[in-house]
Amino acid sequence: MAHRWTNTLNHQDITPEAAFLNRRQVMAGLGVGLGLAGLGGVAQAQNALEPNSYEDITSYNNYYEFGTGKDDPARNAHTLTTSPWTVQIDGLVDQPGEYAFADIMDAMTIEERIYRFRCVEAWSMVIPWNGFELADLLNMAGVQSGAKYVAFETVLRPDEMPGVRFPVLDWPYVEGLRLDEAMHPLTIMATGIYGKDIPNQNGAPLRLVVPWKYGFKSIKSVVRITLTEDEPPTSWNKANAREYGFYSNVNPEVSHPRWSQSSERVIGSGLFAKRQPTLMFNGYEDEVASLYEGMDLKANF
Ligand SMILES: Nc1nc2c(c(=O)[nH]1)N[C@H]1C(S)=C(S)[C@@H](COP(=O)(O)O)O[C@H]1N2
Ligand SMILES: [Mo]
Repeated sequence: MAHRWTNTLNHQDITPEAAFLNRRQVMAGLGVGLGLAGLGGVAQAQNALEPNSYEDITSYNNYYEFGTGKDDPARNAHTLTTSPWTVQIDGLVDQPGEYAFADIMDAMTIEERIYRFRCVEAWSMVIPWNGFELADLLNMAGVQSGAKYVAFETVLRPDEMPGVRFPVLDWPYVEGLRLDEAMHPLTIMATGIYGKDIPNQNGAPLRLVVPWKYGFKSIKSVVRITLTEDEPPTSWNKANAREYGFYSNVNPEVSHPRWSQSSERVIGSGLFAKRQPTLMFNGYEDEVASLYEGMDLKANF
């Protein structure tokens, strides 16, 4: 499927300088200016955007439908059939229906986005995703004025997913965003990593990536997107509402009830695992803080 990548930088093109420019372009596109003098620049200096290896990104995973061990998804997810694939887009949209993944790919502009990725379990990576802005897909379906939230659902195929025999979560895995979060230019549907089709263990053929939220919001292998008026249920919140809220914005000042969120273990840093301070909104404060103006981030965790 080489044609998918015609609009995309290949990893070979990504020198550290190019990675930096890429981020600057994203920020410029958001109208934040260069961000060098602002928090973006400080964040850049504190937690360098040095991508993890392809090996790290594709072998240390959370995808509980294939088992709860970090190496289970890489071992088991090859059984998932990802072609053909359709995404049902429904609810408060002008053009509800089953959208073929191939048609979505033809309509969308694929970009590379190098993002920090912070799991609620206090580990992190930097991942060079390829994908498109979720806003472009939602606009294609035509968001109606009554829509306030977006609900997402992962495929559920017990025959192909050995982990769903265990009631760890209430399957299928579901997630949700407020509409303004979903339409934010940092929010993407990822379809690749390092310029290759996204591997099954990372959520093939397309998964959500919301870089300023804990990783569990970034739902994998999406088959349904529903525009709703009410806040949709989300899997980890249903499993334990005291520990996992709807918002789940990365916030070093709001501890998980069982551990601090003020720092994170850097995956790939080897035997003497490096820790680094966790950044507010995972380093995307300049871009997203305005979405939560006036909100109590401790109450709306
Ligand atoms: N369907 C589904 N999506 C999921 C998960 C899952 O178990 N099932 N795990 C989440 C969690 S906790 C994290 S940290 C990320 C991990 O993404 P990665 O394996 O690509 O790093 O996926 C998220 N999306
Ligand atoms: Mo996670």
